[in-house]
Amino acid sequence: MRTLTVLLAVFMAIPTMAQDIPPMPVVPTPEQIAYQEQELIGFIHYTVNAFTDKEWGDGKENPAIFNPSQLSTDQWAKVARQAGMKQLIITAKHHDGFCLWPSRFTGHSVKNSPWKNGQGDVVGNLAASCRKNGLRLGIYLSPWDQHEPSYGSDSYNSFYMNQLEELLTQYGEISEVWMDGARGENAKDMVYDFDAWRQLIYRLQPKALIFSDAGPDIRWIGNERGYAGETCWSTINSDDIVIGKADMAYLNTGDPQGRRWLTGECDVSIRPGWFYHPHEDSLVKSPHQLIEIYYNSVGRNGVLLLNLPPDRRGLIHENDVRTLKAFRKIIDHTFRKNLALRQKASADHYRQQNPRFAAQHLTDGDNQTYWAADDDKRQATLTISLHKPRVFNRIMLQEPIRFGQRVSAFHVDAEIDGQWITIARGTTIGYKRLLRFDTITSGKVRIVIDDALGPPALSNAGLFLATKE
Ligand code: FUL
Repeated sequence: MRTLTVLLAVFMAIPTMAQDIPPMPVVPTPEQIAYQEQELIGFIHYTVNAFTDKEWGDGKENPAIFNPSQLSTDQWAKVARQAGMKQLIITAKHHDGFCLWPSRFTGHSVKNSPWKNGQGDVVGNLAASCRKNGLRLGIYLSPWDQHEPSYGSDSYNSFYMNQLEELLTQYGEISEVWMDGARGENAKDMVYDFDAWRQLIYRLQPKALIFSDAGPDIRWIGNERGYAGETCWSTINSDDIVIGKADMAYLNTGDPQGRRWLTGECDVSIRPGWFYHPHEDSLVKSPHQLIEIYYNSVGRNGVLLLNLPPDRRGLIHENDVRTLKAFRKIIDHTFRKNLALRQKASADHYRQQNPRFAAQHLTDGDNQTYWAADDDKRQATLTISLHKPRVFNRIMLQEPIRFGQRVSAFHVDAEIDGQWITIARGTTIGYKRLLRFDTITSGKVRIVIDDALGPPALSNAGLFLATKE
């Protein structure tokens, strides 16, 4: 009898349980969403360059120069985790061709270095350290290889695939494969067989995401400063993008008409160079500079990929660790308390008058629930009423991107001394948009969506006070 009652109740509830909103034509995969939710990830640039003081080697380096005295991937992973990173990507092979793992396909690797008497494996060590620290692992395998004699001929494609196969089968789950389009001007002509490479990656690591100028999963954001465009669509037309020759401004903003979803990844180094140079010990970015980058990457619908180059000891230098800690402290301090959480939210309308799409979902602290506009609307006004006036200077907005990206213009007003004043303006929102404005005291904020590609929807809004930047 009880079961029957429960069944009946469930059955009767079905007609009132609305469907989700119809998705836009282009949406991310669950893996792309999980990737974007990481927000901050780390890059590890390490090779013979750390010992030659160069940014690009030439492939003629003697493996004997690779001899870190205290290499500790545990230290790298711990530093990354404490900074709030969720993944590390290592240059398993940079343009010089030196391999940080003992590849069977070349002698140009750790196996011919004095480090651990040629018995070491940096990639293997890092994989273990990442597992211990709850980090995902990605690999950078430079297509351009100045050491490998077959580079320039078709057989290099098989060589590259052999190396990929080693990396994708020996180290557990690999979350990202980074394909750098860079090539020196003197590089031999070479046609990369990207299709075959891509198929191999997906076969061996079906959940891995591939990064390049043209994706197919993650795209370069078009600069090495870590800045996404102020307008940043995750959609883009990648079919015509030639890796290494892409229009950087296009990569930076994406394309509202784009036929593919390629999450933007914003790479930047904590130092001027990608590799460690002793003379840059005093040039490590300040916490303030990192905060700027954070707002312009994570705060603009991007993922921040911050490079931490280990030094000649094989450790992330003390100066880098110090600045990272200070950076994290500021971010945690700013976003610790969301003043909008569980405050009243209302909207001029919501989809089909169905509570499932009501504005209250903006402030319920659950990023899975969302407010949505009626299907024929492209504009809306949402109001957050705080139970008492508060002091704040940051707003965070999020779209439920599993249904695509929609908002193309919005502004935010606050009621100050009885008057509505515009405090921020923007174009795209995407997974996350953070906007900064001068500190105000207000009890009412309204988010006005001025235009959108489809009926707008928002999953989250937050108000914060930053005091320590
Ligand atoms: C570039 C490379 O040439 C740099 O050395 C570095 O690896 C950077 C992340 O990508 O294209």
